[in-house]
Amino acid sequence: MITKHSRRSFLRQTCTAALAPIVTGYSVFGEDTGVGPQVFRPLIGVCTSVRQAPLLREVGIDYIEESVRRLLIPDRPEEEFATNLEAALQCGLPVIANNGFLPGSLKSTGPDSDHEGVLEYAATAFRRAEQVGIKTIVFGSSGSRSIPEGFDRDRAEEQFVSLLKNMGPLASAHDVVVAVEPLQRSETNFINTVVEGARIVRAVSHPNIRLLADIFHMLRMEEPPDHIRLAGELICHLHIAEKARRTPPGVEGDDFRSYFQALKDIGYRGAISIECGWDSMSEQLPVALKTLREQLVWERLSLLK
Ligand code: LER
Ligand code: MN
Repeated sequence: MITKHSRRSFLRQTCTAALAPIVTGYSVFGEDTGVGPQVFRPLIGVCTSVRQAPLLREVGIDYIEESVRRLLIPDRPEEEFATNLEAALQCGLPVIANNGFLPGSLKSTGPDSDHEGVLEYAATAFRRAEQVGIKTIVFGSSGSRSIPEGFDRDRAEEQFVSLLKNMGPLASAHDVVVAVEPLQRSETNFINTVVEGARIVRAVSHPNIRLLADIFHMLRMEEPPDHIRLAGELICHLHIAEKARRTPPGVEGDDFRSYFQALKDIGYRGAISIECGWDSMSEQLPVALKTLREQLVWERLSLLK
């Protein structure tokens, strides 16, 4: 008879095995034969609920990026989280990342900043993340980090860096990495570019505080692929969607290849999550996956140099 405990450890082992490419840092590139096209193979995931796992699996998606506020619910009791934990462990796909981190009411900057509250919330989130097998917590959270009007920007930046310096050891204790996410200016007035994000992450200088590049936000902010090269090894995670209407890859036909080339150049070893609006996930997801896979292949241009 399979007990609840043994089923859980089986699922944990299965998920860990699926995560091996990320955890052990094995090459995400296809075997390098020295000739012909080269393939860049990051794990491809989707930002969505674990409830979508059957569809994602059928299409061939590698993992799910869930949301802290939906899955880990740090402000809710353990019994409530236990149900979500079971759902995540049983969904059939690894849940390796979570976005939707802090509620807007829990301020990271400004006169009402509440670092004690944020760190308490984060500690619970990271502890629960470890139970699920989550490796990356995405720090977008525009409502929490945006600088209130009239508040000194340098002071806000100091607050944010200090918060992250204190968050690093909490993340490290639970083997998660916090990925600071630059967001387009219509969503926040603080950290809008990969360049700005890299400066903040360097100021924090903790191995568990890294950077996310959301290619949708980069496109909206007119950031060139070279900004990925400038951030280099700080980038630990990616999001992607098309520029005009945040559609999945393959709808408008956006060409992401110059960004993928930059990721290849920096030796990126993380994953990439599709984060977009869906008209019909079941119809659009196979197209999105095919589009990404096609664009993750390029000819060996270096031979021409
Ligand atoms: C919001 O636009 C976004 O990109 C999310 O990843 C925020 O966590
Ligand atoms: Mn994003």
